[in-house]
Amino acid sequence: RHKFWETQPVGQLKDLGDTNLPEGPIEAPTPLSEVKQEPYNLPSQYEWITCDMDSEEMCNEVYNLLTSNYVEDDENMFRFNYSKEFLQWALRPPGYFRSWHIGVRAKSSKRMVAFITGVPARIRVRETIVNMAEINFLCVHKKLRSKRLAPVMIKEVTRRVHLENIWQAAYTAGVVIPTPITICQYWHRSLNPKKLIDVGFSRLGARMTMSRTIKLYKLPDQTATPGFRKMEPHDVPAVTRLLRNYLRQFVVSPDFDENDVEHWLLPKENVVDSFLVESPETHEITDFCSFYTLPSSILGSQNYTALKAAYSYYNVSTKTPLTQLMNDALIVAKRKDFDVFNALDVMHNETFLKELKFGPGDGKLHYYLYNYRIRRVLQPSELGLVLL
Ligand code: NHW
Ligand code: EN5
Repeated sequence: RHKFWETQPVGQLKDLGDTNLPEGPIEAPTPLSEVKQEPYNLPSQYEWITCDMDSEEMCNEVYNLLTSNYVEDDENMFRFNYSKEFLQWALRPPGYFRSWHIGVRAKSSKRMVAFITGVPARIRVRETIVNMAEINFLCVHKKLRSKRLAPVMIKEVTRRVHLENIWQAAYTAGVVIPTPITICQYWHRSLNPKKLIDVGFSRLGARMTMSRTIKLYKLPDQTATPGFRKMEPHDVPAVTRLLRNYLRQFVVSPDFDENDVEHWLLPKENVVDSFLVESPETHEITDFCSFYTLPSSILGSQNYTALKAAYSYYNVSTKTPLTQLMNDALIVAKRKDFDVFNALDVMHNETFLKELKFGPGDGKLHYYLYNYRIRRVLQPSELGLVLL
């Protein structure tokens, strides 16, 4: 079934439900001197490159590959269109390794034909904090698909992660491979229903007219929560405390310190938005919400070329009801001209999705760990991790 994945240290389908297997690393680390020193072999027309994401030119090449060849929905109507600013943000967190930004070029044309990346992250699994790589942006040019290039890309990133003495990884995919730690559902909240229907992202419901639909999804102009404001640099320590204390309750979550919060959660225009509630009386930071900007190209519309989507990121409520907090997030997203607000059923998101008129999408997201076994499949609500 899975000629490549069967050879890798990942949970195997046959072991699912075997409660005797211990939780933790599947394979022990090998001495660094035993890690292969040379890159894996590529077909002879191609060569490895390490991508310098500080370089405008390199960033453009990566952007162009992904814009034409990255993830599409099951009917090929939309394709993720990560911006250059987003890619630079996603790929240069605290402690990142340039060697984990891996491209493949055709030797003759010099064109980039494949890409894969890792960034370092401390991920907590129950009580244990594990140094991991988060793997993302695996892409093979459409003309080179089904030639078993992906396994070579994965082995090469694995080798370069090992060279930094890191032996575990976390990743997500729309496809099922051995073996998900949990399977999440995408939910969508229409902000601009007329456009969403026009481009085929959603459909007019049964017994619904356009004007009733527009009315159904209307939002107030102003947020409701007193003390709701944009996060600022001086909030980093308070947000870090709030978030760390919140994420503790999940089986798997990132272990964010102040540097991570500064990088991942301070607002960055057209990349990430974060808001918090500062108590008007005590000036305490009691609640937090955030979303990232990920547009999709619209592949077959006469009228539009881009769908502007916000994706729910990390949210924490201690005083403001989560539903009210997220309604305020919808209001600011609408004001910023997003067409749709997307969320997964992770953490406590189930508690607001239906009430705030999110509907289930046709996509699922599978979460995976590399070289780390967990005892049983998790509920999405036990997961405190959002990957980009
Ligand atoms: S998921 C997004 C992945 N990218 C896309 O979907 C973009 C559009 N598609 C493509 O570019 C987020 C190609 O279809 C790709 C596959 C490149 C996906 N993950 O070359 P072949 C991520 O980036 C397996 C893992 O012939 P292809 C996360 C497949 O099961 N494996 O296929 C990435 C088969 O193996 P099997 C995937 O269509 C995580 C083999 O690849 C996969 O030309 C990576 C076929 O290869 C996927 N999304 O290219 C793993 N899609 O055993 C990181 C297919 O079944 C692991 N496959 O025969 C950790 C590494 C670090 C460890 C550190 C200690
Ligand atoms: C890792 N970083 O399928 C990413 N998206 O539902 C890699 N569907 O947008 C993994 N097909 O349901 C990515 N509209 C896996 C996801 C790949 C992209 C994907 C799905 C998620 C999606 C939309 C459009 C479907 C178009 C036809 C969808 C329905 C919305 C509707 C709004 C009103 C209330 C009911 C739902």
